[in-house]
Amino acid sequence: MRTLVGTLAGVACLVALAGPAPAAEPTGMSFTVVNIEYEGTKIWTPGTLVVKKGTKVTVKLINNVKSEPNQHGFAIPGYNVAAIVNRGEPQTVEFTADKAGVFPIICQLHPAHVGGELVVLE
Ligand SMILES: [Cu+2]
Repeated sequence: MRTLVGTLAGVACLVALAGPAPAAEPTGMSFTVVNIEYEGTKIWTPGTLVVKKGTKVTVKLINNVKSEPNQHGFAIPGYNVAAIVNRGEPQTVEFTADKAGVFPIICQLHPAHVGGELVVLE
């Protein structure tokens, strides 16, 4: 009986050790980026997204611009990410940041639209 109790205690200990990974090793990051209009300029904000290489990135995109057109693009050409976001219809894009560097974020539909940059740290 004592052996059985000891074994069960050992198993319980192993299960506890196999719990959630430490917070120091992030595997995923989520952002919400909103398209707004300020004094006539369309802007994706926040403009700068910073992650570590290897992170699974999830970006929720919300187009709140009231003026026409009702569609804006969100693209990160360096990562082959491109979405078209309709006003009032949030979208989500996902990708793994598998290469370090600074990658422009643009609206592929309107060159004047202010985007930003994805910063992937080594
Ligand atoms: Cu746009």
